[in-house]
Amino acid sequence: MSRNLTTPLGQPVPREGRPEATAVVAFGANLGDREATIRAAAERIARLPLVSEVRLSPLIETVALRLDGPDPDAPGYVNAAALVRTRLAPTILLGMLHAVEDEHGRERHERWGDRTLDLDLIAYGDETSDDERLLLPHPRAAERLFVLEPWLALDADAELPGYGRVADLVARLRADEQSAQRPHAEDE
Ligand code: A4P
Ligand code: MG
Repeated sequence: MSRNLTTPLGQPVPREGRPEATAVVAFGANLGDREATIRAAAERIARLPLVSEVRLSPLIETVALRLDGPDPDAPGYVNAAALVRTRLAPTILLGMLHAVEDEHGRERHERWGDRTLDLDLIAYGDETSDDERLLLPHPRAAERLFVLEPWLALDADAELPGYGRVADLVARLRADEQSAQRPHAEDE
């Protein structure tokens, strides 16, 4: 009798380990050769074991967000996102992302401080986690255009688990940004 190698939904059964999933990784850099660092990190992730594909978004320039708000005087960031097809478990993937940060000279002094490379795991399929070592989805992703816009450029149908469509989140954040920039009637 031949072995049935497909599930009832027609998905191939993985020969080992967990099924392949799509992880969303956010890249941020505001020190050094930011663009070269991000491109090298994406290539490094593509060479990790159990990673089959990495699609990197266009890179965007953004103003540094500090704990007390945007700071146009701080070194500016380059941000990007990537869709990573992998059979690595999310905690293992995050550990490997931290190792890639270290390879690029990441130093951790202050929270939201300047950095050569920050790699955040924004989502892993539709999994959720409230473990502080790995929160899924990333707790600040829903309010950050510098995360959502590059992700949307890769996948127009993207959804942030628990928050809905990325396209809707982006539209809302852009509208908020515009109304914050518009002068108030009483100031005119
Ligand atoms: N951690 C928990 N969940 C996750 C997750 N989903 N992905 C833990 C990544 N890490 C996660 O991270 C601190 C701890 O979060 C780790 O121990 C990890 O296990 P970190 O990278 O060491 O420190 P951090 O990045 O300074 O802290 P944090 O709070 O994660 O910062 P964010 O939210 O990443 O923000 N401005 C612009 N324009 N562009 C940026 O990319 N980035 C930040 C950092 C601030 N301002 C920015 C940007
Ligand atoms: Mg981080």
